[in-house]
Amino acid sequence: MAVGLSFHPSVQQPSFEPRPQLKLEQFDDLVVALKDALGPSSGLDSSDVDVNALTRHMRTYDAREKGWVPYAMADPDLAYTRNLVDEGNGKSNLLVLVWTPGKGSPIHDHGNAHCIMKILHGSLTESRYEFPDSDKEKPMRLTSQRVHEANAVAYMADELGLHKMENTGDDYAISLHLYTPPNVAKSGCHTFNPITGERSYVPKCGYYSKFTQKI
Ligand code: 2CO
Ligand code: FE2
Repeated sequence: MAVGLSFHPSVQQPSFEPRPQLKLEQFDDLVVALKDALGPSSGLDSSDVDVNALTRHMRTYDAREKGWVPYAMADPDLAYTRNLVDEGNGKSNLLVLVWTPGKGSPIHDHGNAHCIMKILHGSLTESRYEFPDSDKEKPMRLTSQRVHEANAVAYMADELGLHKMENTGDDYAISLHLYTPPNVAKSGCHTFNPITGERSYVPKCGYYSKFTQKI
């Protein structure tokens, strides 16, 4: 009879053991980890999404690895391009956004979805606003403004208000955005006039490229 160490298959790790953090050295590792954290394609309810796990994965990946470059398509004629990386088993949209220097987004909402953002290159200025009172025309109220530098991770959702993002630098800025559920991709979003607070429905927040192929 052979003598040696063996482990009985029914011996399980104690449940209080922390799960080892994945290394996520390559961009593709991050894409897979986010997809795995979102689980199989059942139940598209944002309440069952573990935002902390998704955020941890985003923080772990070091953007200097540059595996995201094939997705990062710039277009100086647009404020920014939206490039689809992954659809996370139908539970999310993972996008690389490429921001033209000196340009930015309008003030917008996020279709009642979680938005986790990581800066891959350069920096972006985020300005947050209160949801306007739909009865009265008046300038929208700025609640905060901050600059996100390379590798920073930020969270946004409609409960935190509205925002706009701007690239105030001289070079393209590039960011990674995970939206879950993919409400904006399915049903669009709203933009807001900063002077009046007037809301406009944008039925399609389109893609510039899908899976590295320009549309
Ligand atoms: N939400 C915007 C978009 O998907 C980008 S600003 O960061 O959330 O176009
Ligand atoms: Fe946004």
